[in-house]
Amino acid sequence: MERELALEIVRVTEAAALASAQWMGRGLKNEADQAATSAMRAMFDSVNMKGTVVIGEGELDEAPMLYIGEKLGIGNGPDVDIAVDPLEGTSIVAKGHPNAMAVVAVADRGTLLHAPDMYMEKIAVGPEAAGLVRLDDPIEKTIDIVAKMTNKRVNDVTVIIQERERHQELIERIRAKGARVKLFGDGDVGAAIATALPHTGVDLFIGTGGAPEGVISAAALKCLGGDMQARLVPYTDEEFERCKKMGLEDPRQILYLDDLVRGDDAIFAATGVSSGELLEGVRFLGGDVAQTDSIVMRAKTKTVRYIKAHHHLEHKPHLVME
Ligand code: VTB
Repeated sequence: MERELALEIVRVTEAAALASAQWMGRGLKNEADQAATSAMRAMFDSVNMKGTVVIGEGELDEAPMLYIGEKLGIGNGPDVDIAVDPLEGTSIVAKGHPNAMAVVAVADRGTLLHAPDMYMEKIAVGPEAAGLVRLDDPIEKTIDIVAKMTNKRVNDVTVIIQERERHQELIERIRAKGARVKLFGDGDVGAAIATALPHTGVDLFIGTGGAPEGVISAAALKCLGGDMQARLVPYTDEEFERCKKMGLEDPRQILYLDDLVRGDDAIFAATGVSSGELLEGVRFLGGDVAQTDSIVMRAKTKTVRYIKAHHHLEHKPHLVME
């Protein structure tokens, strides 16, 4: 992959964030998602690449834009797989809550797992504990490993986990062990990545969330030298069939970081929509100027860039809400 692609991709997430941030707090999650999706789709059209969406807004019959299999880009340049979540946290934006982002992961063609829209069990850590934690270990053992590798007392280890009924037992066990629990409402991509960014103070991510979000998180963790393990959670016969069609002989097999994102190159970009763990949200500064805060990184070189941009919306009328 050409390295210029990284900076092109961040323009894509900026556009999606700018368009959807205008829907923040209006109680309209579909409209917010739609705004992000069309802005992202339009910006992808100017990128020099031969892209194929492998994780997107749904199958062709469910999603008019950024559907699985859609070709994106000018058609020259690298042949890549694209995973998008134009608005990670549609309800977050609708409610005006923190942690919504526009995210894209790009990798060489054929290297991203085509995760279907179902649940996935996940565990993620930063570089210190990479290679040492296992999805199937008891949580108490995992916390001990993370404490040792991060050189923290168990009492200072922070585990981030989505506030859901399905995680209740896990939350109780983490608290009983003495570690700190940081609950979040929605948006587990940001939560997983937080483990690999020291300024967040988050050490371990665990829980069950969306499978597509899992692959996108894995691309980011590969760029940051972190680690992740996952396992799909098919419930129905149809879901089991889908896993088999993806080439997974055992749909319940453990998926390692290299199964989620094969090869050693990937680009990940995210722009904050509402402020959160990782990024500031879009700020409308008055006078038609909006500020975005983004992160863009590449697995091959491990470069991590934070990009603050000022956008003059009078020059971007297509991103302004009518
Ligand atoms: C998960 C998580 C996402 O929605 O899919 C979650 O991966 C849905 O969980 O980041 P529930 O079905 O329990 O609501 C997000 O949090 C946001 O899309």
